[in-house]
Amino acid sequence: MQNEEIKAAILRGDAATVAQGVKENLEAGQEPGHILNEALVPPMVEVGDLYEKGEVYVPEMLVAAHAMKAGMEILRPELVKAGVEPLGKVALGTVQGDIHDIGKNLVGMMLEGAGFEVLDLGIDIPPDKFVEAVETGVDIVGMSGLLTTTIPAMPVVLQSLEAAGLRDKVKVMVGGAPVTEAFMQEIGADGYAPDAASAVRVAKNLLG
Ligand code: B1M
Repeated sequence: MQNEEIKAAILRGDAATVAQGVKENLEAGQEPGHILNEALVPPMVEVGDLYEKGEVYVPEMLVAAHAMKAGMEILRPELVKAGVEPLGKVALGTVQGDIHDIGKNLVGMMLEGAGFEVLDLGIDIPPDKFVEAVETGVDIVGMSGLLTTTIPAMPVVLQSLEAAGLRDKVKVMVGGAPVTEAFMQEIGADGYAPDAASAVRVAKNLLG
């Protein structure tokens, strides 16, 4: 299938066509990294840009991300076999006491769409779980929080990383509706993104 067809299918949220296209192109001998970079990543970049310009909204981004994910599921094992290096590894979780995960999942899907490996820790994640994830060797810890009562868990995670001697081994990115750039600076995190599209840009910047 032409990459253009796969791109268009992602943009309209047609997961079945995306999966079929990826399968066909792998069978036709295309490199997994080529399929990722030519067919799956560009439409996600496009959706991210349109979202930042206010031309599409969260539902459109979710629909595209789900379709991209259908392609990623087929491609991921082939990327691993082919030894294609991800841009970086991100451990992503919703902080302790908080079960909101729609935004976190969207951030994860956009990061994955951009070529990051995402370790989704889940919801209600206590500080020691973030620390354990860093011990496994991740480049970025991403914390999401939707409640004014739970975002104080973010500096606790930073303190736990400090106590474990891991703070300088990892970049820490925060986000979620009540989180602001000022809050990020106040708690000493490294990056803040107001939405999933800019989270990709921030993550790339954090890794230089
Ligand atoms: Co809740 N809830 N909720 N809720 N909920 C809010 C957040 C609230 C603002 C509603 C309100 O009162 N107006 C309010 C918080 C008030 C406050 O703290 N100031 C609230 C409350 C109070 C509660 C409960 C306490 C209600 C109760 O039980 N009395 C309870 C708490 C449960 C808990 O967590 N312990 C609760 C429960 C729930 C549901 C379970 C019913 C459900 C969650 C389902 C789920 O997530 N699976 C829910 C929902 C859906 C919402 C609203 C309606 C929508 C949240 C959402 O998904 N937004 C929300 C009201 C609202 O926002 N209008 C509300 C869409 C999502 C795409 O956006 O999550 O902001 P968002 O993510 C964005 C950015 O923030 C950013 O990128 C994302 C994509 O663009 N981002 C990051 C997020 N994480 C990031 C991480 C990054 C970078 C960017 O880097 C790592």
